[in-house]
Amino acid sequence: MTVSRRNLLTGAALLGGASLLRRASAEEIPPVPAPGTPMPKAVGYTPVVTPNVGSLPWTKGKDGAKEFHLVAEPVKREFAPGMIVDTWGYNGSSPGPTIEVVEGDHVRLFVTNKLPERTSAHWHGVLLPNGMDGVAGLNQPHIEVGETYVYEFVIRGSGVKMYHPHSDEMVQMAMGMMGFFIIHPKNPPPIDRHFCIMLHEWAIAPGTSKPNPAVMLDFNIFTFNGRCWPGTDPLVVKEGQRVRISLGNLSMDNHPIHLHGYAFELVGTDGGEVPKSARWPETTVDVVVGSTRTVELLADAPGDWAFHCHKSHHTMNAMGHDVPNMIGVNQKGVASKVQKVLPTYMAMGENGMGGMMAMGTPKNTLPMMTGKGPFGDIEMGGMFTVLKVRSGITTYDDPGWYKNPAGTMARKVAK
Ligand SMILES: [Cu+2]
Repeated sequence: MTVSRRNLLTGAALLGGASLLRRASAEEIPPVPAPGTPMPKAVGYTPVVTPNVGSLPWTKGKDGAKEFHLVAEPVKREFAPGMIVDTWGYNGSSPGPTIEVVEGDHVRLFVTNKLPERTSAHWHGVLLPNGMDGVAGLNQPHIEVGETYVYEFVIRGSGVKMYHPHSDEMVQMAMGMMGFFIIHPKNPPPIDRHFCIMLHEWAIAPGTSKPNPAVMLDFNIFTFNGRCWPGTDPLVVKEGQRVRISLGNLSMDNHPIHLHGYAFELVGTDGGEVPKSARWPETTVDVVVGSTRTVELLADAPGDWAFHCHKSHHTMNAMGHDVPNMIGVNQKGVASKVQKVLPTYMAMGENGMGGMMAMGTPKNTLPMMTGKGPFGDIEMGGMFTVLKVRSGITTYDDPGWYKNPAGTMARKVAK
């Protein structure tokens, strides 16, 4: 038999496994970190920032392994003020908290199932022994309601990976079960800020709070980390910093995510780091379903730069796609008459939809076009946030709106 590289690798991994891995017993299940538990000190890497979500604190096992405890459970998630959604997620959050490890770490991941149905945990893009891959039925039994499973392996490779269930996949991912799994390389690149944003889309009928997993195409709510604009936190960076933004997609559509004011380079996927010679400049990165994309830029242009999905229906909230097209139609008094028989009737305005932000909406439903900027309505919702690049800031708290220097702003010259 010829000894292939793969055989050697497998052999090495098995040897490593035999000496490093130790089966955890039920008594050794680490506690679920309470909200607000501080993260252990990051040694040798810059922790990522997952806006509106955060990272999962870990504890050190007796043998030095990093131990994480995920709890799969129903989660009430506020998408933006005025809308609370009955999602499923992990540890009180949808998406679940970000897991951060370092290449070479020995990790133990405990997963407790508090959902109303069975589940499993798959570590998407992580190189691991087959029995740790989490496809229920194929690699392991389903984790039944109330059970806790442990996954244990030594981290190989690096990059921005994800986790999600591989049990009743369609329902559980549509309900919001997903999170980032960040593997910091042993020799990290010199990055000052690294943001992680999970993209997702939902079908939630106006006036309700439960996502409909049966919908395949016609989604009406679009989120960055389980939040819709104006509920999304800004991405605050200091002028001159090197910034990475990682995007993950486990939804049913690709999302072309666009940044204003900059050209960035694609530097990583869930497969790992893109070699320097293979990078090219872009302003929009298409985040393919079932993958992550990481882009990098030098934040040398101060300002408030829009960052959003470029599918324009994905920057809307509660977008109804069966709205009658009334552009160019004189509808004076028509809507009020129709509303007498169809109270939820809504049509496009005669000259488009601008300025229709304040339309009445049912309970627990966000207006389609929403959000206030320093110069008026920002007529978007959904997958939208703002990259705020500032000089002289001492914290990453929201610095407010950018003040354009005199003579650097578009101005009215005729009426
Ligand atoms: Cu999109």
